[in-house]
Amino acid sequence: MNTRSNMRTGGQLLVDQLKIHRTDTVFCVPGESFLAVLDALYDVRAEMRLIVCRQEGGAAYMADAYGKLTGSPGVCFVTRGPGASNACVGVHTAYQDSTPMLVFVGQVARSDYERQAFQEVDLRRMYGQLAKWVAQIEDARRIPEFVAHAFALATSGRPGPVVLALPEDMLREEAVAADAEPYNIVQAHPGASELGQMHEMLVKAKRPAMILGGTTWTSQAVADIMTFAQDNRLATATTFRRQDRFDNLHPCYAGDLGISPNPKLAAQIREADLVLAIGTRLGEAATDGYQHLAVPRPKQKLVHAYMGAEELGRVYQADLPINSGMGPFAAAARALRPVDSSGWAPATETAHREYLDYGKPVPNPGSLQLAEIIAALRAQLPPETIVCNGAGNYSGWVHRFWRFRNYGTQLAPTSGSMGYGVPAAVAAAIVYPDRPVLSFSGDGCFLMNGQEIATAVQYGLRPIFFVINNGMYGTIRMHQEREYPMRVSGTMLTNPDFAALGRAYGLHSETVERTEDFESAFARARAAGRAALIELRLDPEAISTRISLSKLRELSLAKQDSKA
Ligand SMILES: Cc1ncc(C[n+]2csc(CCOP(=O)(O)OP(=O)(O)O)c2C)c(N)n1
Ligand SMILES: [Mg+2]
Repeated sequence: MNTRSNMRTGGQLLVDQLKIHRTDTVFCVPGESFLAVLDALYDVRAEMRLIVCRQEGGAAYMADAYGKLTGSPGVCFVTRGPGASNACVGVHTAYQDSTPMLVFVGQVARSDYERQAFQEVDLRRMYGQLAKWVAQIEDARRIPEFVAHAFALATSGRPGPVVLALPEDMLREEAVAADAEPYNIVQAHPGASELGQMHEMLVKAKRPAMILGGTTWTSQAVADIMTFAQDNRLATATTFRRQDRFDNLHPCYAGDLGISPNPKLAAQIREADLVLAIGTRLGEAATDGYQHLAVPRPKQKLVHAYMGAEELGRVYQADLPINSGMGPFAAAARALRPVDSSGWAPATETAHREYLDYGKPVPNPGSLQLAEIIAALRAQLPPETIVCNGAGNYSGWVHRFWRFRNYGTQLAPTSGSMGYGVPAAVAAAIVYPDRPVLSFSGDGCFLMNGQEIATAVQYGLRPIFFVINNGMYGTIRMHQEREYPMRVSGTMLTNPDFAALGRAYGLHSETVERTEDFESAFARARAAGRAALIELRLDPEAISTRISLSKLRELSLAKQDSKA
């Protein structure tokens, strides 16, 4: 592998390990603390893309999106204190979202530890609760060992972020070290007796339902679990922002258990006598605040298959916990003999019909109909289109009215972290330059990491960025009107002219205020041959897909009156 003399700098050793572990893309905001790495990256620029970003939050989100898309760790480099602080949002997202990720952080020189040297921070303490593992490499000779461990840990069991701190002088140090071998992903397999028990429970069930979520999925694993669902005519839901784990037009698909799910789907899960929870942690969003299933013992029989043993039993005591990665689990489930599903097959058909009904466009106040716009997009774009968003009520329209057909087409933070939609779309356009990439942000969300549209321009990428502008932090306003009606506090926004902003960055940009103007604006954006931004002006009355702001207020006031 190493064609140089035996001596390599820490920076060269590190980059050589990235190559060995098949890293093809590195996201960064530079810092003087890791110049030796940047220099080593110069030598491999033909085989490893270095994407320079505008803020470490953007770089870390891109690394998360890369990890979600590829199943390999997204790699980002940031500098000590300030860079590490900015990157936290992406690390927290990767942790909650179980995304494989590697964050390398430049660190002060070893001779200066604990002096509160320039930008010094103890990264082990700082990232302690945000990452699967945080370590500092003190000796350049041990770089191959640490990096191999980091790749293995980030991808194995329940995937997540790993942070490695790199003292500046260690990176410049020359050392002789043997390279590692490419890392292996370690995932558990389900046992034969567990599969037998699951089969038996399915035979005895009257109203089973399956819930899919989490990571370690692949296109093959999704195809396998769809066959298992089909063979047993299992009504299958996905969890919050994991809607691409099942073809949404498959007759077994029952919808997603996101925040405020279809009430009919929620009822279906609550009334099931057997729940197969596959790959999901059964977190707060998936369970509607731990309501669909009672803690710790649900009234439904529960099979819980999960890739990390430490999550099995954390909240729920399943009747049958199974520690398995999704690839081996789905393949084994597919191989099971189908059971007699005639008793529940009609209910599965009804569940899919209810899902389709729920996805039919519903009107919202104002001249711009967001549901119709999403439906128009889904009608004209191919199934491999990648859809990205951050957090905010605008995302409710995307989740409800888009149809995810293929695995790997949804990039959105299950952690509910704002500002994800723009950097995620940049990463998606890098990984898949030939696929359409749509990025949805609210006006609040967009200005958290909107600066990364500059990165899209810098690398000639062509996502289409939608900014859904309702002049407020709508989600919080909704909660505010529910709890404290008529007392608007801290939730209004005065916005820039987003289209002018987009033009200043070099994007094709437009503002759309009426539904009938959308199609032509979108056609122009697609034809522009460069990144595009479309501001969609949404009436602030359109607070969610289900209720208007005034109606919500009215109900809250009536509730207050009835309490008084
Ligand atoms: C990083 C971060 N900060 C704050 C929040 C709390 N929060 C959740 S949604 C939201 C408002 C989002 O506003 P916008 O993007 O305009 O979308 P809207 O709800 O108006 O559609 C806020 C502030 C969060 N989830 N993440
Ligand atoms: Mg808003």
